[in-house]
Amino acid sequence: MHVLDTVDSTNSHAVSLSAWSAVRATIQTGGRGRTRDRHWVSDDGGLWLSAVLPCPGSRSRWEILPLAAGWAVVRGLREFGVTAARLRWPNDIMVGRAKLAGLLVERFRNDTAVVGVGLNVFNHPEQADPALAGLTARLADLVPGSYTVDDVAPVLLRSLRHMHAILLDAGFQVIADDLNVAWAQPRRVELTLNGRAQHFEGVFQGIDQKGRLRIATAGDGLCAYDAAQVALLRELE
Ligand code: BT5
Repeated sequence: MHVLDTVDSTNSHAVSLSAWSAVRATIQTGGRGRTRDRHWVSDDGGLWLSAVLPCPGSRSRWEILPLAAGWAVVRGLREFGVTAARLRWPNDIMVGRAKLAGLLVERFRNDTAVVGVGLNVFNHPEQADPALAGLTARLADLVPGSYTVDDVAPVLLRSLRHMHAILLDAGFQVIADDLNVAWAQPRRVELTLNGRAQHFEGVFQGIDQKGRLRIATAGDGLCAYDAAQVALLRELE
């Protein structure tokens, strides 16, 4: 584990690290969200962590990693005493409608993936960005006690390692079944597909065994979409 005071993005820093390394920083000056236009507020007191996981075999085999990593972080948080967390597709960790943690999984190399986790712990993201007021949750408000950010990181890393072992030994099916409970589905959503200007409404029905998003619409019935096809999923309730 590399520990830094300030870095632009722990995910970018992790590009040069080998498998089974991790890096965390007190502050990120350029914390990244899942798209170019989305910034991740990374003020002092939060956990900004990137882990490098080996990805043996074909690239397609690891396409479900972003979903599996969300599952691992929820499980790690449960172990830490968080009971109220749910997942919002693909891997946001929510408490009600407030975001507790976000994940950014990147494949810089064929043989490894960088799993970036941003978790609000004692920090105040809405002070750094007032637009986030009412939209964020913090671990400190969910789990009282005298712990530090240093105590949280190993719990999440252990859970990521466990998830990785499951993917290698048993495959994604075990995780998919569990994930379909962690969404707290079904709920109405608005979906925008890549390359299409129109969005449409449907009911989120979790994921199938290949990790594809399942949406039921009045006109078309149940359809499955690869994550790469989806530009935006917005929860309506
Ligand atoms: C994410 O993107 O949720 C991925 C966030 C990943 C952050 C980690 S920190 C360690 C590693 N290094 C990095 O540079 N990144 C990773 P996305 O789904 O695109 O959501 C981004 C949106 O979340 C923003 O547009 C804001 O609306 C909101 N947001 C920003 N900062 C937040 C925070 N601290 N807490 C809750 N919501 C936040």
